[in-house]
Amino acid sequence: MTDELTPVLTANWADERAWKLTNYERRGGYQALRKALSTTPADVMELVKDSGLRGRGGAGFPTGMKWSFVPKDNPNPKYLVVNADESEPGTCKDMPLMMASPHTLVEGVIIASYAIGCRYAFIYCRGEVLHIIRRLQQAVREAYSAGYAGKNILGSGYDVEVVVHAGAGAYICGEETALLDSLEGRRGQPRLRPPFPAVAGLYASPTVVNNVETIASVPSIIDRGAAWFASMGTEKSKGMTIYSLSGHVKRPGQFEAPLGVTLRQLLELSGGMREGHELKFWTPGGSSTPILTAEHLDLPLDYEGMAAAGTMLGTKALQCFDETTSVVRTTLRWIEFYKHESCGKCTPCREGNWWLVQLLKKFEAGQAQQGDVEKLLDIADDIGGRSFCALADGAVACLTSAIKHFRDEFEQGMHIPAWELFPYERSALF
Ligand code: L3W
Repeated sequence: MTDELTPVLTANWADERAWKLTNYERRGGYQALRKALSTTPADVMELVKDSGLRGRGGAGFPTGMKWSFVPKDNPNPKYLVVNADESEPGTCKDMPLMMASPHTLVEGVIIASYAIGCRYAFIYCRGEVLHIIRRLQQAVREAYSAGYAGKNILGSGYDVEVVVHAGAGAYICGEETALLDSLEGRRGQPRLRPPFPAVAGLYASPTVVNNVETIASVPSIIDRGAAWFASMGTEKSKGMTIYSLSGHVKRPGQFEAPLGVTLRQLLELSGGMREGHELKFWTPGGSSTPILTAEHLDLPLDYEGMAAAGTMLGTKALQCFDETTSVVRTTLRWIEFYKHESCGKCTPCREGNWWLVQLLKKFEAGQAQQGDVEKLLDIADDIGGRSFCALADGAVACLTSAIKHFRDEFEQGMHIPAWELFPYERSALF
C-alpha cells in the first residue's frame, strides 16, 4: 500500500538476503528485543494490549488479552507455540514471511516468551515446506550464536530455548489443540475447549498459541510503540496486515496494507481482474469463510466489516473468481478438500463432508434432482456447529454462502461437466 506507514512486515522482502542475521541487524533487527528486555514482562504485555494487535491466524482474538490469560500462579512450565502450519486454501502469507525474514519471527518469539514468562518456545511448521524449515532452523542457530536466544539473553538473565518442529502436513494440525496433540507426538486431533490452551495446553501446561504473522508483528510494536500501531487500521481492527490475493487477478501475491482497506483498493494494486473479465465471487479469508460477491467490493476488510457482511476476515486470503468460474464446481473442490482433511474424530464432519461430496458431484454432472439443494443445506446444518473444531464450520460456510448468493446456479443448469465446456481439454483435466 502506498500509505507511508506500511509496508512493515514485507519491507525487506525484495532484498534477496534479508533472511541473514547481519542484514536483519543492519536494518535495526533485535533492537526491539533489547528494548523489551530493559523493561518488565508486564510492560511488554501492556504495550501489546494497548496496540490493539489481534490474532492474524483467522479468529482475530486480542493478542495481549490471550497472553494475560496465562496463570501466574500455575507451577507448571509455560510454553509459547507459533502456529506456522499455514494451510488454509488460498492463504500464503506466513510462508513468504518466514522465507524472506525469519528473524522477524524469531525476534517476536523471544519477546513474546519474555512477556508471558516462558522458557520453551516452539515453531510448529508444516512438514512439506522443507525449505522454510531449514531457513527457520538457520535463523534460530544464528540467534543462539549472537546471544539472542538460549541462556542469559543479552546479559539479562532471561533464558529461552527455541525449537523448530516439523509437522507431517495435515490441515487439521493448524487447529490449535490438534497442533498441540501433534507436538506431543500423538495423532493431531482437536481437543474439547475449554480448557483453552492458555490455561491447559502443551503437556497440560499454560500455552500461548499464536499465528506467525501475529508474533512477527510484535517487534515493530515494541520498536515504534503502541500508538504507532494503533494509528493504522480501523477503530477495533488495528495495525497493518498481509493480504494474499489469488485467482483471476492480473498480479497475484501478498499485499501489506492497514486493516480496513477494501478489495477494490487491493485489486488496483494487483492490476485488477484479468483482461475482459469481471469479479464474480471471492473469499475474504480462505475457503473457510463465507464467500462474497462483486456487491461487497467496497466493504472494509477488517474483523467488524466482514462480520457485518455475514462472513469473517479469517486469514485474509482473497481468492478472486471471475464470471467463467462455476460456483458449483468450486464449492465441490473445496468440500473435497475438507472431506480429505477431516481428522475423522467427529461423526458429523467425517461423514457429512463425504455425503456433501457425493451430492455435489451430482450437481457438477448435471444429475441433481428436485430437492437436492435442500438436501445440501440439510446436511450442512447437521455438520456446522456439531463438531469439536472449526473445520466443520468452515467446510459448510463456503457451501451455504454459495447457495445463498448463487442458488440459481445450483438449481439450474450451470453445473455442466467440464468436458462439455472444453471438449478438447478432457485429457488434461482427468
Ligand atoms: C482463553 C478464552 N483463550 C478464545 C483463544 C483460543 C484461540 C483464539 C481464537 O479458529 C479461526 C476459525 C477458522 N480463554 C478464549 C481463548 N481463546 N476464547 O482465542 O479462538 P477461536 O475459537 O475464536 O478460533 P480458532 O479455534 O483459533 C481460527 C479460521 O480461523 N480460519 C482458519 C485458518 C486456518 C489456518 C491454517 O492455515 N492453518 O490458519 C480461516 O478463516 O475457520 O474460525 O487461540 O484459544 N475464553
